[in-house]
Amino acid sequence: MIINNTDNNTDNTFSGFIAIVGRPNVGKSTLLNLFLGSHLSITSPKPQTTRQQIQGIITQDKTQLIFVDTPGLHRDSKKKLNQYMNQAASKALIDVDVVLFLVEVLKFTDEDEAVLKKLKSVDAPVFLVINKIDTVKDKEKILPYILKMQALFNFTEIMPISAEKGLQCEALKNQIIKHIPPGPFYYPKEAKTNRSPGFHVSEMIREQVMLQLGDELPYATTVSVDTWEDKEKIINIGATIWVERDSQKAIAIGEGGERIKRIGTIARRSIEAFVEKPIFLQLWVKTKENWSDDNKSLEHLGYYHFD
Ligand SMILES: Nc1nc2c(ncn2[C@@H]2O[C@H](COP(=O)(O)OP(=O)(O)OP(=O)(O)O)[C@@H](O)[C@H]2O)c(=O)[nH]1
Ligand SMILES: [Mg+2]
Repeated sequence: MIINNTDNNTDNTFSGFIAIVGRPNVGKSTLLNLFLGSHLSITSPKPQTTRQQIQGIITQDKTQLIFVDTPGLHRDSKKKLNQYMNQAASKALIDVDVVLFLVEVLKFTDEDEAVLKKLKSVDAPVFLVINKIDTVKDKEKILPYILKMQALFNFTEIMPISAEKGLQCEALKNQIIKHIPPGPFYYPKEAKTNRSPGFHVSEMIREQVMLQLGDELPYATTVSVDTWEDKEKIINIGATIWVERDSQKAIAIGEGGERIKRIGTIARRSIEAFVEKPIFLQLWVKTKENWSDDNKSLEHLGYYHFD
């Protein structure tokens, strides 16, 4: 039997993976969202917001671009969760077609340097993407920074952008497309992400946790979606916010349940926009001691190991 495996090639399709890497807080998820035109990956002003790889898929005519958002590569990797995050980011560099190395304009920290070191052994073309240029009033300051960065590595492209304002992002996308090889689509044309709706819902709740729970507590917190009941006019969703100690539980709930209510109200709005249906969201706060440093708990809470 002859297996016709060339259908897509006769269609002249192109497809490829683009890894977005960098230290925490440089704007990786903001860039993914800009490309996708939706708030697919959660963002916050706090570092280490993203914890897992998230693919955002765009299919335009005969080209499929799969952007891979990654956790920020960071030094503090004592806990199992942090090790997991760094591993998830590093794995995204294998078998990709383009790497976008994001930095924040005028900055180059030890963590940026550690990321660059990793990139030196990557086969794919590496673009240096200098983000947040909207924060520099005197644009002449950017040129010496570019020259300094250029001396560090043989970048395929150097692109100053603002992911938040959308500056130069279309130009960046056009440069990326030039490096996408011929090949069949990996996902159906309509696909937007590799993640389940439940995953995105848990992330939208965690986004509010990141934004509303002080500086330390978000790092001791994760979210699981436990029930999902799709009715004719409404979806009933039950989710748990997990903390590591009972004292943290009280803070997350707030006086008279005020804080958890606020988290739920704002998260519900983003979830409704995402599922395009009214939802009823029930939230619980529970303690699972030391979950972020325990492999079994991590796996149970959706942080699957790679090996
Ligand atoms: N002014 C400005 N702020 C930006 C820009 N891009 C992102 N930000 C902000 O920078 C912060 C971090 O953005 P994220 O997209 O969450 O950063 P990240 O690299 O995904 O961070 P981690 O997931 O923690 O690794 C947020 O407050 C964004 O609004 C930009 O182009 N200009
Ligand atoms: Mg992120």
